Amino acid sequence: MPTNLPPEYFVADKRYRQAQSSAEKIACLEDLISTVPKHKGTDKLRADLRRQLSRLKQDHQSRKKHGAHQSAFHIDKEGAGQVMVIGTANVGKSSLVAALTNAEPEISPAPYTTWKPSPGMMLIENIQVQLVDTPPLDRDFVEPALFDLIRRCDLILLLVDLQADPLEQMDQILSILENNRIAPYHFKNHPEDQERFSFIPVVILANKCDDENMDETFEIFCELFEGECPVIPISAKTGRNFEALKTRVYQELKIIRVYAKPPWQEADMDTPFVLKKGSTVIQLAEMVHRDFYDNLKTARVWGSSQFDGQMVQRDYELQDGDIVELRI
Ligand SMILES: Nc1nc2c(ncn2[C@@H]2O[C@H](COP(=O)(O)OP(=O)(O)O)[C@@H](O)[C@H]2O)c(=O)[nH]1
Ligand SMILES: [Mg+2]
Repeated sequence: MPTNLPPEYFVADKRYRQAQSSAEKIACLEDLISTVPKHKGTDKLRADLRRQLSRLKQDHQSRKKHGAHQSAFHIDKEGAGQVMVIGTANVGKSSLVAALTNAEPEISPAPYTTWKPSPGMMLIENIQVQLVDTPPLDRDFVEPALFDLIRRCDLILLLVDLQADPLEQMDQILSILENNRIAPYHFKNHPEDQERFSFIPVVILANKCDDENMDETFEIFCELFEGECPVIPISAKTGRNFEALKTRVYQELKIIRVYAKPPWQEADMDTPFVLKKGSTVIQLAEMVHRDFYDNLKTARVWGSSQFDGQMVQRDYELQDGDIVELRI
């Protein structure tokens, strides 16, 4: 790699490596190319990047052509996790996605307003998580592709309307999921299910819990509800308990944020690298840059280590909030 690349290059490079959808990758790579100064020393790098770009564009085009018929029900994962918001009609799914993200789904007292899944990005402190609004699951016919989408997601938020009959709604949704071989993660202990099912973490959201007047109804719901999924009372309308909801989503995604620090410089605390819980130093190195993965000499950690700046091995397990200095 040429030695005299500007700092913008490394920032753009990091963004490119974290990009998830092909459209996002293309945009980030174009950005990255624009940061490389044009001179003899960067010829090879620029040629490499251009080649990657044209390959990405080709893939993107061909996928668009072949996937045209399912496009409305195919949503590329973006950000630190994909979270599906599901439930029966009128429970407030679109309202919740509108309140928590940059998306603007249509909200209406008329049932079945939402006919296709639509994503938006939710900010949890300094990371983005994708929330997907979905059509109601209580119809006679549900597009099978919707279940494919649910099977691949990282977390389900099952929304019920506390002002209607929440227990019945929940049973209905869980049985529709079961018929489509999707079960909450904690059902995994049932050995006979292992082969057939996709197990996804589920959090129940008791929506329309607008103020204290609804608290008693919520308590009754909790007493009658005998499942093991976590339950949070919220209001998409008033924003009640949104912070608790975000904290829970973060926990359920089982991810950690780690900050990479160049030697002799401060870490950039605004843009963490997001890794699966249990990831090690070498997995972070791979994410930061291929060169760090290939040639890592030492790593020092601030945070979970016994003392600040402790030298650690490649298989050192990182913790949420760690700052890591990688050297090659
Ligand atoms: N009181 C109250 N009404 C809500 C709340 N969330 C949604 N609604 C109303 O419930 C109706 C259905 O909302 P919508 O988001 O379209 O539900 P969806 O069919 O699940 O997407 C609309 O009239 C909303 O204004 C809430 O937290 N409290
Ligand atoms: Mg809707």
